[in-house]
Formats: sequence, C-alpha cells, structure tokens
Amino acid sequence: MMNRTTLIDSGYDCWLGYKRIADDSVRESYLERCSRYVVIGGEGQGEGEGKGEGETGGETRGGGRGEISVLRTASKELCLALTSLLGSDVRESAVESGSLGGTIVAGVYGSSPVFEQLAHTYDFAELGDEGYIIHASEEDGDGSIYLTASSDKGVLYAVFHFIRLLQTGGTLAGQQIREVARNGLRMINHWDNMDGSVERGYAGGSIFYKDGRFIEDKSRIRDYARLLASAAINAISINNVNVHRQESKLITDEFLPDVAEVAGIFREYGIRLYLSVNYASTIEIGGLDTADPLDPVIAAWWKDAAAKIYRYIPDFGGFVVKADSEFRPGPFTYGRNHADGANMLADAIAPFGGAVIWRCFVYNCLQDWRDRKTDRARAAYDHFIPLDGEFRDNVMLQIKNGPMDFQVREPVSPLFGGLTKTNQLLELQIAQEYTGQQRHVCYLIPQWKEVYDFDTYACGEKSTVAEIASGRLFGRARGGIAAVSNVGDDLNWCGHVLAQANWYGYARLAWNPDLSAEQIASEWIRMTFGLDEELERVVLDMLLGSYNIYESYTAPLGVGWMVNPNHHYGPNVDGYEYSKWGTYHYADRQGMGVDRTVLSGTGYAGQYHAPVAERYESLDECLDEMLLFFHHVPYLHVLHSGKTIIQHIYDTHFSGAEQAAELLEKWDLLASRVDSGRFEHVRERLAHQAEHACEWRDMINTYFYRKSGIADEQGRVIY
Ligand code: GCW
Repeated sequence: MMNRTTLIDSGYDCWLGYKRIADDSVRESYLERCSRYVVIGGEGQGEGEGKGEGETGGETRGGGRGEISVLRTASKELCLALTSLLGSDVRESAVESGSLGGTIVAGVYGSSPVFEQLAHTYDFAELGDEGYIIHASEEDGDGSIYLTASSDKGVLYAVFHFIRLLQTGGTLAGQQIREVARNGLRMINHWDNMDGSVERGYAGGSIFYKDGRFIEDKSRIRDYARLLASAAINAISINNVNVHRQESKLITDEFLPDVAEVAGIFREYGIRLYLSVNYASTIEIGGLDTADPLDPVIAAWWKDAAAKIYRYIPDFGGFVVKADSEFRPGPFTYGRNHADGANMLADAIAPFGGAVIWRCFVYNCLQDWRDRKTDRARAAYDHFIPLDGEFRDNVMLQIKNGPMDFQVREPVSPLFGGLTKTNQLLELQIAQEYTGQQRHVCYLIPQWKEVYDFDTYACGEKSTVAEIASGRLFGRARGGIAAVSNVGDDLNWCGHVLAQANWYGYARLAWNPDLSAEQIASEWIRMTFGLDEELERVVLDMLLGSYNIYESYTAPLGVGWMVNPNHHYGPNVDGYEYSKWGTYHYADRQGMGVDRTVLSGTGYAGQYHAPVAERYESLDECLDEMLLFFHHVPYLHVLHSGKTIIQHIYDTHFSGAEQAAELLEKWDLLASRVDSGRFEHVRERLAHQAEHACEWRDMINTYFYRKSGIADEQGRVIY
C-alpha cells in the first residue's frame, strides 16, 4: 500500500484528488441536493452480461461476474467523492426508506420503479450498453438527481460524470445530460515488459511487473483502474506488443492465475483485459517447429490456448498482435499474409467472444538509404489494402494515426478511407516518444483532434477519421481507439504532472471526439488543481500553446525525425539520415524534403482519395506544415506564409525557444497557487525544456545555415 503522507502533493491522485470544495457557498449549494445518495444494487446481488467492447451489436459471452462489483465500485466512488468534496454531512439512503426526495439516486434503469418517471424524457434504447443519463430537473418534483443507464458500467460512468460536474463547479439545477459513447472500444495499450521496464516509457518502471513476474502488491493497479474508469476507458492490454520470451508465457498456466487476478481488478471498473501475444508462440512456448497459420496443428494449438485462457478469464478481451514488423515473427515466414495470420487467431478465440487486434505498423526496416523509391510511408497501405474484406468479423486492424511513426506532424494514414470492408482502430501514442518524452510539455489533444477531424473523402465529404474508426461510416460491427500509455511507476504516474492531461484527454476524446481541446484541458485543470480562475487561465494557455511550441523548435514542416537514434530524445539532424529505417529528410545544399508525389516521387500522395490526393500532390496547394513530407523544395521556396523555407526554419526555431522559456515564466506566476510538490516538480521540467529547446534551436539552425549558406534575414546568432 502507498503511504498517504508521501502522496500528498505528489500528483499521485491525478484528477481524482477530491479536495474539499473551498468556496463555502458553492459547497453549501451542492449539499442542498447531494447530502444523501443511494446506488440501487450497489450492495446487491444482481447478475448480468456485458456486451463486448468495440461491438456495436451482437452477443458476447463472459463478463457476467463483474457486473455486481461494477455497481459496488460506483457506490464506493460516489460516497468517497461526496464526503471528500462536500464534507462529512453526506449519508447513504435506502431505497426502501419511502421518499427519496433530495437524494442522488443511481442505478440501472429497470432495476427499480424509481427510474420510470424518466421514460417520458429519454429514450433508453438509444443509450446502448454504455450510455447514461444524469437528470436533475426540478420539474419532476422531489428534487432528487437520477444517474441511470442500461448497464452497471453505464451507471459507473454516470457517477464519474456527476462527480466531474461537482469538481468543475458545474450547475446542477435543471441538468438533463444524455451521453452515448462514440467509440465502442476505448483502449489503452501498455508497452510494459516483465523485467519491469517499459518500452518508450518515460515515467519509471512498469506498474504491473518486476524481475520477470507480476508485482505482488496490486493496489496500484486498482488505483490505475479507477483513474481509467473515471474517463470511461473500457479495455486494456497489459504487455508490450514486442512480446519477448517471458511475456510469451503470459498465456500459460505459469502466469494465467496472475493475469486473471489483474483482469478481476479491471473488471470491477468495467475494463476488459487483453494480452499482446507472440505470433510464434507455437514455437516459442509450444515446442512446435512452425507457426504456419494454415497448418491445422497450429490452429488447434491456438484453440487450446484460447480455451485455457477463458477458463481463467471468462471475459478475456482478446489478442493484440504485432507481426512481421520490426523483427517480430509473422505469417510472412510461411509465405502467408496478414489475413491468414489474423484469421487463424480470430477463429481460435471467436467461440469465447474474443477479438484479435492486428497492428498495421508493417514496413521494411532494413531499407537502403541510397534507394529513393522505396517509401516507408507507403508500406502499411500497400500491405493491407489488397486484403480489405478478407478479415474475420472479430478482427480489428489497428492503424497508427500517421503513415510513419507518431511524429509531431504527419499526414493521416491513408488506410483510413482506403479500407472499407474491415474493422479498424485508430492508434495514438500518449507516451511522448517523439514529442518531448514527458520532459517537455506537449499537450497532444490538438494533434489528435486534427486526426479525428481529418476528412478522407472516402464517401464524399464528412468521411472523417472519427466516423471511420468508430465503425459508423462503413457500417462496421466493431471499431474504436487505442493508445500507447504514458504511465509508469513514478509517483505522479506520467513523469510530468502536465502529461497527465494527455492521458485524461485521450480518454475523454475517445468517448466523444467532438469535445474541444480547450474544454478537455479546462476540465482537467479544475479537477487536478481545484477551482482557481487565475491558475486555470495560465495553465490553459500553457497547455494549448505547447504543441505548436514543441513543433516550432524541432523538425520543421512535417519532415519529421532529426532525433538521436535509439532513444529518440534530443536533436540530431542526420541521426537517421543514412540508416536503414526509411526516415530521411534528404537535405543538401539546395533544398530538402521528401518527394512523395505521383508525378516525380514515391507516389505516396496517390494513396489518398480526391481531392486530398491532389492537394498533397500540388506544391501550391499543400499546406505549409506538411510541405516537406510531400515535396523536396529549394531553401528559397516561398511558403503560403510568405516566408522562404530557410527563413521559416530560423524564425520558428528562434521563436519556439523563446516561447519555451516563457512557459517557465508563466508557471512561475503560480508559485502560491499550486502545492509545492507539484509546483517544484513541474518547474524543474520546464527549466530543462527551456534549455533543451535552445539546444534544438541551435543544432537545427546551424545545420541548415551551414548546408544552405543562406544567412538569417534578421542576423541573429547562428553558429
Ligand atoms: O515507435 C516505434 C517504437 C518502438 C515500438 C514500435 C511499435 C513497440 O520506437 O519502440 O515498439 O514503434 O509501435 O511497434
């Protein structure tokens, strides 16, 4: 167990700290309607069945065992929040106690006649499995507030939403909230290894494993599940997609008891557990000499493996698979394709209601830098488009937002809009691998909003990524969002307190991609730091500006990379220029950028639908911020902004470093408004960022000054 005194001011509680509301009048006005509560069934014995996450219809088995405890979780959380935020005058009521007037009443619609009066205001059928209602209208008489849904999980979400209302100073009077999840699957992927390390982890070690085994004290996992559920995450994979020897054994009797215990914790919070599996498990742990997906012996091995997993975990979510990617095994070895591999696993797991999440991050990572025709950006599309329509219904293809690899700026993967007959998941990276590694502030919600809102024109206008990933545009049965976690065992979970906003924001956006970056940030600030207008103004300004600031002092105009090899931190313009990874900028003394046009380049621009393809193809129409991703241009090429490429590089790098220094000055205004623990911690990170931004500025500017020989118009210092 964590020692509470060490946690105070550490950021451990994240946005669920529930500090007593300081303003007496606000607290008292809430108390008028919130001094009593009841969660119907919260201590009861009901039993139910959940539908599989990511599904918009159909039957799924398993999950029943969690249903009672999800309501219990809701009840515990409501009690904790009310007593902490409002003071100790809060008590639990009983439904049988006659009049419920002035009570918060939570429960599954249909489990009690008290919810029937809501039937003339809401259509419960529209809520689906996870949607909910918060009804606090005075017109219905008794002043009670109703939190209801058609499932226990929906009630839990309603409870957390209601708590958020109180934390953010929202009005209760007249509230009629109806929320429906826009994405069926809202998943977090961990890249945790059983040795306790986290691949691309920037917040300490794993919260799940140490020294090749599960960590014995699971209390932190419970705290984690609670944070995830508060923002309606409903699925988690708990091990790295690069599945090494030890993690391959997670699906065996050696570790399944532990996996089941962890699954049980997540189940209480409405979260379904998945595992990343080694495609070559039959060889690695099965003692066989092949992993050929069309070999009946292999298919039978996986059927047995699935049956065993479900004996331990009846509501197991399924497998996440990275195959034939970055040296991981896959079906290519046997002359088979990705559909063959995915379908074999899908068939093994289908009888139990499980799914296969198959990643599309497939490219040649042994490229020759001298070869300018092979284009890593093209690879995923080239591999998967020919297979569209060949995957089983319980397969989802997980597609990174961009065609390269989570750079600060990339176009959207053309697989979105390209695939029309296959279930898809959008994959984002909350871990800030290329966006400052949680030492720089980089609030990523604006980047993700652009991805969700991107119009692929697959079926004419409004064919956005949001509509495709959710499954709606092509009428797919499954869909949703997954993201690489930024969490580790640092006391504040994320390494940087402000990086918690990305974790929280990812989840909120997965529930509803229409929320604005500002709205999410302001929710997070109020919940995390309390109600303080000045503090909110400053932190909002810092967060909302941070993505552009980070972009402006790092690799310019969409070209990407320019980082140190392996760990990917800090500037190194040629770090990957002569490597095998397919990530080049092609800078010479005349110009830079990658020609990906159909006319003269790799043809990548042609993987989009009209009019997107034409926009990227055309030097005139291509957006400035994406120019060097699509075109190789001279340094004196003039952007839409009116600046030359070279002057743009100088200007953005000087201003970016200045703005990074201003972030620190802004934070310093908050010295008396933030507890010293979190204040000093963030301050130290911002000081590093300011200094590191100067390093970026000087390396990039100097490199391009020396390459191009063109001086800065403003004659600033370049080395
Ligand atoms: O971004 C790259 C990372 C790898 C990662 C890979 C992937 C898990 O540098 O560390 O491996 O992507 O997404 O599979």
